[in-house]
Amino acid sequence: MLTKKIEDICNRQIEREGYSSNLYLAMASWAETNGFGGVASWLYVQADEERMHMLKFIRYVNERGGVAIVPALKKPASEFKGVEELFREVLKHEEFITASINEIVALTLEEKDFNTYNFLQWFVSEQVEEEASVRAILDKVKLVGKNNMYQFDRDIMSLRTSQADTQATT
Ligand code: OFO
Repeated sequence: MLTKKIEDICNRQIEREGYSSNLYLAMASWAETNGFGGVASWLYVQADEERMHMLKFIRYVNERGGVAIVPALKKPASEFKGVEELFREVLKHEEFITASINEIVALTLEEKDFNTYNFLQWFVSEQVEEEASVRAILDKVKLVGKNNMYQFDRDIMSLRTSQADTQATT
């Protein structure tokens, strides 16, 4: 059984994961309508992953005797200055999510809720991977500059395709 504090903070995280999904959807839609098909497909997949993160929390809260609340979501921006700025925002958002997950981990230790602590370990590793992959994309986008955005867009598309291939074979 979850304590009220853990239930509440997990519900806060459900809202944050849902917002992440919407934010990346908005970014994907912007990229798609601005000629960046590769960036759009990377973001659409990311949006799906965030939804899956939200679902993981929903299922967990309910399974542990709490009540998961499906939140209303804040409307994300629909305009972005450019691809580099967009990925800077993605990184900033992921760092915020990492801090948010760490806060829950800290609370589970305070509350001696080792089941939730365990459940969160998947998210702790996931955040390390997500931040690293966004940093790698940002490095790449800085290297190519504005001149070779077409090639960058192709590259990022193949990045997702190869990730999907690896996941499918593991
Ligand atoms: Fe980006 O990992 Fe969930 O939010």
